[in-house]
Amino acid sequence: MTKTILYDYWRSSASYRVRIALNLKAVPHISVSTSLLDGANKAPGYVERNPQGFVPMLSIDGHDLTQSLAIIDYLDANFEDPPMVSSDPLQRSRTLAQAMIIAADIHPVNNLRIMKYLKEQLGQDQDAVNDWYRHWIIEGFAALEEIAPDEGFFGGKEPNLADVCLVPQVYNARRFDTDMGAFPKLVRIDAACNTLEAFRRAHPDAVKPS
Ligand SMILES: N[C@@H](CCC(=O)N[C@@H](CS)C(=O)NCC(=O)O)C(=O)O
Repeated sequence: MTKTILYDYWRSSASYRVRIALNLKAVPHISVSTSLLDGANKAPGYVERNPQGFVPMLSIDGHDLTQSLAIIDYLDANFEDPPMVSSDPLQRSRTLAQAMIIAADIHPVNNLRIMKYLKEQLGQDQDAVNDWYRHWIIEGFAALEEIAPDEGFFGGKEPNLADVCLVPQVYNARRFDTDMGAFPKLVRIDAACNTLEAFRRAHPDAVKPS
C-alpha cells in the first residue's frame, strides 16, 4: 500500500481544512511542507502533478488529489467515520452552503496571489490590502453568523465540513486583526472545535516547520 502524503503549508487555510479532516478521521499520513514563500508550490515537479500550483494536494491510493473540499469528499467516501456531511439531502445541502460561504466566497478573494496582485499590479499599499482582506471576511461571516446554530457545532453534537472550514477562516481573520465582536456564534463554535485534539493538532502553530 502506498503512503498517504499531504503536501501542505503551515499557514495555508485550505491545507488546514484537510489536516483537520485527516485527524478527525484518523487517516494515517505524513506531511510534506510545501512552502508558498519559497515557491515550492510552483516548482516544475509539483506543478506537473498539480497544475494550479496550490496547496493542499493529497497523494492517496496512487492518486494526486487537489482542491480541499474535493479531497475531503474523497476522504468522506473512503473513511466514513465521522461523516463530514449528512446523508440527509437537505442537511447535506445546508452544510455544503455553509462551507462554501467560506471556501467559495471568502477564501478565494483573499488568496496569496490576489493579495500580491493588489499590491504589485494595482499598486495598493499593505493597509489597503489588509482592509480588503477583512472586508470579505466580515461580509461572509455576517451571513454565516445568521445561519449558525445557537448551540453545539455546525454539525450538531459533532463537527462537520462547515466546522472544518470555519476554524481555519477564523484563524485567518484573527491573523489580520478582524473584529470578531459581531460574530459571537462563530467565536463560540471556533472555541468549541479548538478543544478537540483533531483541531488542535492541525493548528498552524502545531505544524509550523522549525
Ligand atoms: N480552492 C482551493 C484553494 C487552494 C489555495 O488557494 N491554496 C492557497 C493556500 S491557502 C495557495 O496554494 N496559494 C498559492 C498562491 O496563491 O499562489 C482549495 O480549497 O484547495
